Amino acid sequence: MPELRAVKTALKSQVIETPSWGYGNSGTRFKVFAEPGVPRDPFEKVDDAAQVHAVTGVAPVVSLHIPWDRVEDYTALARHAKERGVRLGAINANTFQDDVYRLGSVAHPDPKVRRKAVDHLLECVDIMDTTGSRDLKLWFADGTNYPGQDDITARQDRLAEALAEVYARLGAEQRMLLEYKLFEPSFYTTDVPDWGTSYAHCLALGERAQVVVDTGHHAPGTNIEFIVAFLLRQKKLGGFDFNSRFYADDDLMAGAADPFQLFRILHEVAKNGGFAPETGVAFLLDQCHNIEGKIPAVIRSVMNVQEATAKALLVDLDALRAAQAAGDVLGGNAVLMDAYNTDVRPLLAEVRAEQGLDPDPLAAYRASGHQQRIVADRVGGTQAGWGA
Ligand code: PSV
Ligand code: MN
Ligand code: MN
Repeated sequence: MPELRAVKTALKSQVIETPSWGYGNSGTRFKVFAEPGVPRDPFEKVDDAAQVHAVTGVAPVVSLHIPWDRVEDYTALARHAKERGVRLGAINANTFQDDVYRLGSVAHPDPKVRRKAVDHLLECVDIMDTTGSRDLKLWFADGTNYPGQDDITARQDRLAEALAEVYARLGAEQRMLLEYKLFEPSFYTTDVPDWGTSYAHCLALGERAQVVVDTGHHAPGTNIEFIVAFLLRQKKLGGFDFNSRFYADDDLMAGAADPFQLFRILHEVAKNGGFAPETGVAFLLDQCHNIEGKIPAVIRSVMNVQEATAKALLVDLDALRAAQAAGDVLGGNAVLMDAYNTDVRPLLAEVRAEQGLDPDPLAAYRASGHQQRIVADRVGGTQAGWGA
């Protein structure tokens, strides 16, 4: 059996990065329901992220999306984060919003548009230099809607060229994380549709280019834990965008739709050394909260990831390997299910108490008065939304 003290230590040192955009008004393409008190600027988003960290103790990093989080002074934003007890994490580039990107960004047929997109990515690296961020996270909406619209191979060439230019600009400690997504907004071809395409580009770029697995970006039924195991083995798993999906890229709370899948994924992470800080796997949330309270939803998601992590750490690997070596099919499966079926909530409550935290983060947040304060204070100005 795994040693309980080691499990607790691992749980205490876990780092979950929360998304700035999860704190703003966001939702489906049909309606975004506004919530009173949401942040009006990136500083207030950082304030909300700090609240999540204050009650969970494992969310000390907030990732930014540029230009949604554009500010005049990134040093000031980084300082603000530090004062609030958190730090700025991955810089997510956005080359999917401007009208000029109608036919794509880095893979656009027009070199002028490609230049604009690459310049934006380079600007994101400048920002990383200031914020001290390690990761440039890239997701491209690029692709086509109709057969014949553009040349699939030429688009790959343009993409490779753009990535190479940006990769060359990275500092020695910085990484490029390339995210894939099966479809949407492009519906016929997507230029980075799957882990294999991302992996191939990262391999060509070099060691510091790695793949991001967004759990909502696969075809239904895809075995995501296989992808995770494969990428870890190849030292190419840069990180996760955790969220839940029932249908497509639903961006619901991590661990809400399929906690067993989250456990299976994190079991592969645990078994293959993915929780060791030197492996560098980033554990991000990428979620949009439309009908539920935003800060509590992020807290709940963090707790769901913690619960799945605890279960994954409780897998008796010696027993598992013994069963596998003996060809004991049911035995191996039982070892995994025993861990999955363990109620880890008391363990996590204990871990939090040992860290001086309230064992119930959601109750602690409710008692903090932060929600009432932001509703009262954040009036006027434009409340941040998905894209604002
Ligand atoms: C695209 O669907 C995506 O998953 C990318 O990670 C973006 O950065 C994010 O969503 C924006 O919400
Ligand atoms: Mn994502
Ligand atoms: Mn997505």
